[in-house]
Amino acid sequence: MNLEDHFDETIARDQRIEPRDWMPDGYRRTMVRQVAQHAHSEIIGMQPEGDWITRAPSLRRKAILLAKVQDEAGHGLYLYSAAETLGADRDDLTERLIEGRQKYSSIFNYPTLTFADVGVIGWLVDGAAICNQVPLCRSSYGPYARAMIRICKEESFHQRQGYELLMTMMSGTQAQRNMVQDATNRWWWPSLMMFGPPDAQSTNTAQSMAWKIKRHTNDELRQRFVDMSVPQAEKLGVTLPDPDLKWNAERGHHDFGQIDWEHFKEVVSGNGPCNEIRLTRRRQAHEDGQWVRDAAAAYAAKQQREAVA
Ligand code: BYC
Repeated sequence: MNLEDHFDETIARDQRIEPRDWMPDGYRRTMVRQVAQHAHSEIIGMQPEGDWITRAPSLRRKAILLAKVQDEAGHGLYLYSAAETLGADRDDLTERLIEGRQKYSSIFNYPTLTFADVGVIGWLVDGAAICNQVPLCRSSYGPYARAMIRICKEESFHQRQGYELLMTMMSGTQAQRNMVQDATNRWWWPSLMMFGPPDAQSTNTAQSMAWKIKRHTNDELRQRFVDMSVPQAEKLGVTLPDPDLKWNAERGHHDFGQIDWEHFKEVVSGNGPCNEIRLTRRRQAHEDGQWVRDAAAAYAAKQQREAVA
C-alpha cells in the first residue's frame, strides 16, 4: 500500500496520525496553522485576565486568578510542543506571532474593564473554548488530541471558577449585579465569534472535517454554545444582549440574532480595540526574555563542551 493510501485508511478507520507517519503537506500545514494559532491564543489570552492579578479583590481571588493564568501559559507551551512534533520551530512561530503574520483568537482583543470581566471570561470564553475543544480530543492528529484532553479538564475548572465568581457577585450589591450584566453585554457577541466565520464563509472547515481534524462545523458548535448558555444565564439572573434570542421548538434549538461579521473581520485583521496593546506587550515580553534565552543557550553549550572534553 502506498503512503497516501495508508494515510487515508488511517483516517477512515478513525485511528490517529502520529508524528512519525507520512502525511500530506496540506494536512501538516493545516495542523501547524491550527495548533500554532491555538498556542498563540493561550499565550495572548493571559493578558486580559492578567491585568487583574494585582487588583483582585481578595487574596483568595488573587490566588485563583494567578493559578488560572499560569494554566494558560502551560497550555500554550504544551501546544507549541505539539506543533514541534510537526516539524515547526518554536522561535519561528513566536516571530510570526509578534510580527502579526500568524493569528490568535479574536476574543483576546477586548479590554477587561471590571473584575466581573474575569468571571465572564471564565463563564463565556472558557465555556466557548470547551465547547470547541472537547470534540478536538478526537482530532486525527495524536499529539494535538492528547493535549486537548488535559487542556479541556483545566478549562472546565476555569469555567466553573468564572461561574462561581459571577454567582457570588450576583448575590452581592446592586452595583455588583450591574457589573456582571455589563460584562455579559460586552462579551456575549465576541464569544459567539470565537467559533469562526459562518460555515458558508469558512475556508478551512470542509477539508479539516474530511481529515477529521475538526469534528463539527463552526455553526454547529456556535449553536451548541448558545443552547447551553441560555439556561446558565437564567440561573445566574442576567440577560443575554440579543432581542432575537428565543427557543425554536421546531428546530429544537435557540434562534439568535445576526452576528456582526464585518466587525469580526476588522478584529482579525488587527483593528480590534486591543490588538495593538496585546502584540506590543507580547513583543516586549519576548525582548525582555532575551537574556534568559542567551543564558540557557550558553549553559547548554558549556554542558556540551564539558561532555565532549
Ligand atoms: N479569531 O476556515 P475557518 C482559549 C480564522 S484559546 C481569529 O473557519 P478553521 C483560552 C481562521 O484561523 C481559544 N481568527 O478556520 C485561552 C482562518 O484563518 P487562516 C483558541 C479566526 O481553522 C486563554 C479564517 O479565520 N481556540 O480557549 O477551520 C483564556 C477562516 O476560518 C477565528 C482554538 O484555537 C477567531 N475566532 O476554524 C481562556 C481552538 N476564527 O488561518 C481561553 C482550535 C477563525 O486560514 N482552533 N479564524 O488565515 C479551531 O478550532 C479552529 O481553528 C477555529 C477556526 C474554529 C478557531
